[in-house]
Formats: sequence, structure tokens, C-alpha cells
Amino acid sequence: MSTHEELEQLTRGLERGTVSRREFVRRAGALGLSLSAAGSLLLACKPKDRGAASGEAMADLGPIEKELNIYNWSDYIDPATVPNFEKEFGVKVTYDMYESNEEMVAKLQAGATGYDLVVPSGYIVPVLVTTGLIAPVNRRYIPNWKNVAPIFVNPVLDPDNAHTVPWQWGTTGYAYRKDKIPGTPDSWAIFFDAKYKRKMTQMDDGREVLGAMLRYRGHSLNSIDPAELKQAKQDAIAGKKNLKAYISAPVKGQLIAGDVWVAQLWNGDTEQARAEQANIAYCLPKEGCTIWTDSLCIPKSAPHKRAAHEFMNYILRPDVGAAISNKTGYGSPNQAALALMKNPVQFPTADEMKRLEYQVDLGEHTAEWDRLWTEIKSA
Ligand code: SPD
Repeated sequence: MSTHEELEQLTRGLERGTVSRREFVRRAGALGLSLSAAGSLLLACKPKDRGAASGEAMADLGPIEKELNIYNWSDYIDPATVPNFEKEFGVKVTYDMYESNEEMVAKLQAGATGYDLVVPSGYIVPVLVTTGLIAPVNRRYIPNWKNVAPIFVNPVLDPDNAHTVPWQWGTTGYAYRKDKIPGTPDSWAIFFDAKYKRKMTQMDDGREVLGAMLRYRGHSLNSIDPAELKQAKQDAIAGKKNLKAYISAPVKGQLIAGDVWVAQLWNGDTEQARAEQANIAYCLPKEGCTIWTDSLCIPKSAPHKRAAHEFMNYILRPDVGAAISNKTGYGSPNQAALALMKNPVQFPTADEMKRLEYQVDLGEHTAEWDRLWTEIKSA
């Protein structure tokens, strides 16, 4: 049977109810379908069945469990946050880290992970909801919700915050060494400058690399236009000749050591590197770039849902939220925390927002983006 036929059979099973949504996602993944594309098919088959949005009953979660398993991005928390939570609540926390949304999603997609909390970026959330991989959040257990800044309430990508508690927000521009790069760089064009050959890196993230190239040409970083995407791929391959590597958060060590002079990077990770090497600065390119919010979500398979809610409530305390953002260098969606911080990252002004763009779920076009990214990496 061809892949196409197998997929058709799987879709029919879903429609008849003989294949569950989770089973569908797992088997579609094995057939090479991206999670986002599987989500689009699920939506097409069962348009009204969307978890919390359809009014899924909120269970009483009972007493707090003794364990909590968190899966978060690297360098994304204050070192005291977890030990203090463990002490206060008598919960043993296991804290694992990842470097990309894709790495985290692949784990969830593979089946029960034991994780109670994950931290996807905004554009991933609708996919996790549609594919039934995350559970609704029960606000009854989160009285500190009142501390969330209004701008993070009811986001387009998760209406009514049914599945998310915002964690941190930031932008994706680039870090550079002021002592190696003359003047003040202000454009994505720097990645085409052969003077810095092998001294530059871009993120190991197709959405961000293609997104930057699209903005460089004046397009949306969510483009699905074939001609724009073709050009973006060519530009990315041209820029790749000057790159040392595709690398995300771990590039900080190379920036600090002076082995890398320009690195596509998030603002907060740049700030962390700058704390160790004062010659590191951040550029928000004039052509524009990504603005994002990462949020805490509870996987459907989470074994410790009450402890997960308790942690969500805990990080929304003003002092805990302030300590996290002081350490990460990112913006806090916790309004009550801002007053306790010396230098809180300010939310962009309306004028700055004109250059910034949120990534959205590309739905059925995700497969095309994935293909382009594979071609860029193997070029
Ligand atoms: N060191 C943690 C950085 C988290 C960045 N997440 C946002 C990704 C947006 N594409």
C-alpha cells in the first residue's frame, strides 16, 4: 500500500471512530506527516471536537502529588525557582531541557513521556490542541492568574487561554560582538557579508532561518507564497556559505569566547551572554523579525496534573516571576512581577510592533516549509 493510500485508510478510520485522535497523530507521524499537517487533517475530519473549546468537563484534581516532571527550553529559569517550589510544596521535581519546539513536540508525539509541563511557543499551541496532546488548564487552581498582564490574556493562538499560562516573551534578532563588528549593524544583510565568513551562526530552526530571509526581502515571516519561499531558500543557502553552524542557545559560549561574532539569537539569551561579556550587543533588524510568547502547557498524559497547576500558580507570584525574568533576560507576562524588577524588558511600542510579527501555525503548508529547511541544511 502506498503512503497516500495508508493515509487515506487512517483518515477513514478516524472518521468512523475506529482510530483515536492520538493514534491518528502517532501513525500519521510514522508515515512522515508533520504534526501540523496531521492537525489540519484532524480539523477537517472533526471540526467540532476541539478539547476545552468544546466544553470538556473540568475534573477535580484532588490533592497535590509528590512529583512533578517539567520539560522546558535550556537557560530559561532562575536556579532557585524549582528548589524553592520543592521545599514549599514537598514535591520532587525532575527538570529536563530541550533546544527547539520540534524536539519537544517529537517527544510528545511519540507517546506518554511522563512530563507534566512543557513550554511551547505560540504557533505550536493550536497544533497541540488540535491533535489532542495537551489538556485544558483549570483556572480554579490558578488564583494568581490575576497577575497576568492584559496583553497576554485571550491570545489569538489560544482563545481564553484555555490551554496556556504565559511563561516568557521575547524576540528573535541577532547577537553580535561590538569589538569585532564596526558600526551598528541593523539588517539581516550581515549574514551575506563574506568578511565574517565562519564567524557567524544562525539558529537550528527552520521557522526562524526562513523567517529572517523572508523579512529581509520585505515579506511576512509566515509566508506561504511559493515564489517568496523559493527566494528565501536561495537566500538562506547563500548565507549558509558564511556560517560556522546552525546552532541555537548553545552558541552563547562561542559568542563569549569570541569564536562567533554574529549569531541569530533570542534577546534574552543574548542578555545572558552579555552578562558575561560586555562586548555582546543585540540587533532587532530594521526589516523586522519574530516576536513570540512561550507558555506553560499540561500534556494530556501528564501524571501529576494538580502539581502542574500548583507550579503554574507559583510562577505567577510577583517575586517568583521577577526572579525568573531577571535571570533569563526575557520579558515577563507577569504584570505584578515588573514592579519588583530593576530593568524589566518593556513590551514593544506600537511603532516597534510594526517591525515585529508573531509566528502562526502554517497548517498544511508546514510540510513545504519542512522540505525547504531539509534542502537548506543539506545544500
Ligand atoms: N533559552 C530559551 C529560549 C526560548 C525561546 N523560545 C522561543 C522560540 C520562538 N521561535
